[in-house]
Amino acid sequence: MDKIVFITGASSGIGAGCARKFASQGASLILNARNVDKLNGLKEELEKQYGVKVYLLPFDVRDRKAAMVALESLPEEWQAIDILVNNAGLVIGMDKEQEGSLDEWDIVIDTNIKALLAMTRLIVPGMVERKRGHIINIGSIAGDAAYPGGSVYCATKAAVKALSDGLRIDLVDTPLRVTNIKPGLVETNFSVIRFRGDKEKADNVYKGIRPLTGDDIAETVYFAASVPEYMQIAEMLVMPTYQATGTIVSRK
Ligand code: 8X3
Repeated sequence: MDKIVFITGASSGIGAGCARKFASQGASLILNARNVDKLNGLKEELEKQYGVKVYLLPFDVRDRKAAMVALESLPEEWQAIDILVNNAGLVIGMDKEQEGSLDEWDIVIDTNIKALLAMTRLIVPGMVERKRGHIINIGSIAGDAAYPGGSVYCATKAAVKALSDGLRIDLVDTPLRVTNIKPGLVETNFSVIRFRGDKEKADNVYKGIRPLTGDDIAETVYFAASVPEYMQIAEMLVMPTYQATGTIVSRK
């Protein structure tokens, strides 16, 4: 794949899975995350294993100014981004809406909605100009229906669906494509952060069921990116076989 792929939140989980998958197909990668050490490790791994070019852009996606400066600093040969994977996202806590921390929810909303929007706003105009591009947002099954303790997180992922649909509408007269990938249970660092570092609680989320991995979701992201140009995968809801909805799971 002779394309430049920009991935946010690329240092672990679904983001790192996407980096590995696109690298295995020969794409050039711009990787973003806050953790420079992890990014450096991934760059070294991908360059060695796949012989691809990797450019690191470490910044906090919530920092709009840092994002702008970073993108402006891209060398000429890295500027024509073909695929934007808006993957950075998180949740902190499972508190009731009337009880949770507004400060924590600011972090979740700023990352999952406002940063995704900022990256889109910064990168898509160039794609429109070049008449080439694909925006792949990582939404969630959580965006389809609210579940207990998920109020704000579910709202942010419902927003990702609306932003994806809205962008697809706004780009309908261009060759650009917009995809919303909606994962169900995927075992990454996601639940550890959700439970504020409590590994036992995080492990319980995946108990008795084989969850998906970041690499499984990366397969679907790559699939959406690799179908013919005239074809647009608008959405994909992807979950383990023993999961039916955001809350209905069969555990053995
Ligand atoms: C993450 C999936 O099941 O925790 O987006 O809502 S879930």
